[in-house]
Formats: sequence, C-alpha cells, structure tokens
Amino acid sequence: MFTKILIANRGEIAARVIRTCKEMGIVTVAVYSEADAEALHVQAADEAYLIGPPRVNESYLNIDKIIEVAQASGAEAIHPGYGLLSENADFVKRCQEAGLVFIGPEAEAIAKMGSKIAARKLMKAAGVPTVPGIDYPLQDVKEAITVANDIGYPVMLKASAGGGGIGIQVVHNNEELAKAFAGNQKRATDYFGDGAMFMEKYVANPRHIEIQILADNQHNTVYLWERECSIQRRHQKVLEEAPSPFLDEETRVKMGEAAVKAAKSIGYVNAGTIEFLVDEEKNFYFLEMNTRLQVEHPITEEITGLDLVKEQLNIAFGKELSFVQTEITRLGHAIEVRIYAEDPKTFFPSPGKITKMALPSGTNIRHELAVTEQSTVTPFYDPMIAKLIVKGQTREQAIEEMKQALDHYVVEGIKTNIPMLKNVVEHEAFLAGDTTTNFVAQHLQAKSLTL
Ligand code: MV4
Repeated sequence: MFTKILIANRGEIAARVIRTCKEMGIVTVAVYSEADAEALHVQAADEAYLIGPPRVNESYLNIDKIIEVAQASGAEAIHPGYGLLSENADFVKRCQEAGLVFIGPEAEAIAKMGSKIAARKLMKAAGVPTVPGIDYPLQDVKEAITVANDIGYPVMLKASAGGGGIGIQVVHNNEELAKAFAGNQKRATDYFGDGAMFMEKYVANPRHIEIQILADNQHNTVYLWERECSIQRRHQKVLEEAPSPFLDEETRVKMGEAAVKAAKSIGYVNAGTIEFLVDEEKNFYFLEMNTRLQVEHPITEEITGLDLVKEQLNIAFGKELSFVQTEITRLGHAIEVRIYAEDPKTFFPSPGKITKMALPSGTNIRHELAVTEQSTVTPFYDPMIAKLIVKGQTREQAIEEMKQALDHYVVEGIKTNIPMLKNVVEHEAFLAGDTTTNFVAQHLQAKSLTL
C-alpha cells in the first residue's frame, strides 16, 4: 500500500480521508490556505503545508503548488476529495506526469463525462437508458424548434457543460423556446465557456436516484445500491437516504446493472456514481456520471459496511476488489443531512465564530465534521460545516434517530439550517416517502414554517 499520500482538499472530506489513512497506516499530508491555518483537517494530518491565500484559485486550485508540495513531502499519491480538483482531467494528467498516483479515475473518463452531450451519446450506444432527446449541439433557434416539435413539448433545454442547475430550462411551446434559447446559451457561455446546448423530453416530478459503483483495474465493476437524493434546494442536496423509499427490488437491480454497464462502457476505474432521473412510473434515465467520491457517500457505507475511501486507495494502488456483486450486503436504512452555516430563513451564508458545539452521540449516529467548537467559519468556502448520518433497521427507525439527533444538535455563534432540516424530517410527505425533486419548493418554501 501507499506509505504517504497528500489530500488536495479541505473541510470534512479532507478529515474523512485522513481518518481512513490513519486506520490503514498511511502517513497524511494536508494542504491549506491562509484562511485555514487553524482548520480541523490541518490538525488531523501528520504534516501540513501552506499553499496560498484564501481564494481557491490561489490555493486549493493551484495545481503547480499542490504538485510541488506532494513531491517535496514524498507523497506517492493524491486524494482529491470532492469539488475543487476532483473532476479536473488536466490535474489528473499533471499528477501522472509528476509520477504521482491520482486516487480516482483516468483523465479520459473524467473528460468523457464532463460533456453532457458526449456522455449521453456514449450511454445510449452502451444501451443505458437516456431521456428521449438529441445528442448533438443545437445550431440555432430554428433547429431547436424543429427538434422540440419532434420530441414533443414540454422539453428541457440543457447546456452540455452545465452543472448546478445552470443553463437548464423547461420550455412549453415554440414561443417560450424562442425566448429562452439565446439567454440560456449566453448563461452557458458565461459560466462554462461553452454555449453548446441540447434538448430532452421534460420528465415531470422526477426523483434523483444515484447508484454508487466501484471498479478496479482488473475489469471488476460492482454496484453498491442506490442513494435517494431528491430532496434538494436550488440543486443543492439537503438530505440523502439509502435505500430509496421509492424503488422496488426489480428496479433497484435493473438500475444497478445499468450503472455497471455505464461504467464498464468507458473503462471506468475507481469509485463513481451514476445519476438517474426516475419518473412516476419508475422508468429511469441516465442523467450524468460523477467521477469522484461524493458528499453523501457515508449512507452507502452505512448500509453496506464498506469504507469507500479504503476501497479507493486499494483500487488506486492496483489491488483487485476483495468481493463480488453477490457478496455486497444491504442492511438497514441510513439518512444523511448536510449542516450549513446559513440563515434558515434567507438561506444566506452565516460565517462567524462557533462559540458552542455539542453533538448528539450514539451507536446509530455518525458525524463528519469540518469544524469544532471555537472554529471560525470563513466566507471563502462552501458553508457546509458538518454532515450528520444516522442509521436504523428500518426507515422509520432511521427517521426517529434523525429527529432525536437534530433535537440534540447544538451549534451556537452562527446560524445553521438545522431548523429547516427538522421541518423536512417531520413533514408527513417525507414520512410517506414522497420525496421528489419538488419537495422543498412544494412543502417548505411556499408555506409558513416553524423556523
Ligand atoms: C431534467 C429534469 C426533468 N427532465 N431533465 C437538474 C440538474 C441537472 N443535472 C438535471 N436536472 C434535471 N434534469 C429532464 N429531461 C429535471 C431536473 C431537475 C432536477 C434533477 C435532479 C435533482 C433535482 C432537480 C431539480 C430540478 C430539476
């Protein structure tokens, strides 16, 4: 196994990766910005190096500096966490050129999935279901109108380079489409430097259900069941659970097999996630592939008993997976919520010093923390300060655990979204498993809440 690795990230995920490295006897190297000198991940690592000013472009995204630190420290590999450089194909190439192992997929796999149009085309060719639509860029409004009438309204206009809900728009008729086209194209160009747009049939009231996969470099690929991630606000996930209350066993297995097919078709190696849209009739469609470890990976760990970071390290080192599909278990139910330093009424970030932090504990409670009592949340990064993960033998038990845990979760000095999370887990629609992507807009935003 590797003897020393660098973690090119911050916050809870850096601390999470460091914890597994410790268990495996791997020496850890942290990097940090001037704003993170006191950060938890810096304290947790065996060594830590300052890489620049607070702004990510000058620190956590500074490829030259990170590679220089990795080499100087004697690290053999780099774990990118999620976000930041984790899906940057150029960074993967630079690691390889520097003789460092990137703990993740090949640059080619990242590049293939980075373009939504290319990914759709590849998945369709591989026999993975995609939403009816096109997989070439639309040239102009005239072509868009022809295609939309062919698909049938309502349709969804999407940016090929899109992400975070930017550059997507539902369109109901020719007039709306004519109005939407140029603006959407401009936004895509402004945000992603790529104005290429395609079109799909609009799937009404869908669920976002994703499948975790693992693939080693000896052609073994397995699926680790699904995560239900429909409860989002403005394309930010709020709560995730595994298994999905919506899926039956037959659909679950079909989706798992489709995810494995998707990964195999591009020769994917390491941990990855295939996102699917699932409609009201349980038809599922490929949406995109995330070529990294995800924020919500712990719920998969809780129901399978696996450590996904350990699996990633073993795969990157060239080891064969130590289990086959039929040996992967699925026990109980796990729920994760993301705790943000934000005003629960306005959803604006709420940076500041945490004056008190007292967390619930128990055998069914897991914490992934980016902060501790006395930490200062700065305005420079994502305001997620912690993840709370609970498990139960059944969904009902897990929900009860989550309610109790949230009731006993104390953070003072900053505002958090905990009141909003309580509203989710106490809502009758959530208890009924009615978790669609419209949940927050439908049940939590329009209504007066006990925030
Ligand atoms: C869709 C859709 C309905 N029909 N595509 C939003 C982000 C992007 N990655 C895909 N998204 C959607 N694509 C078709 N053809 C609805 C959404 C969508 C959504 C998807 C997953 C989770 C939350 C969502 C919230 C609004 C819209």
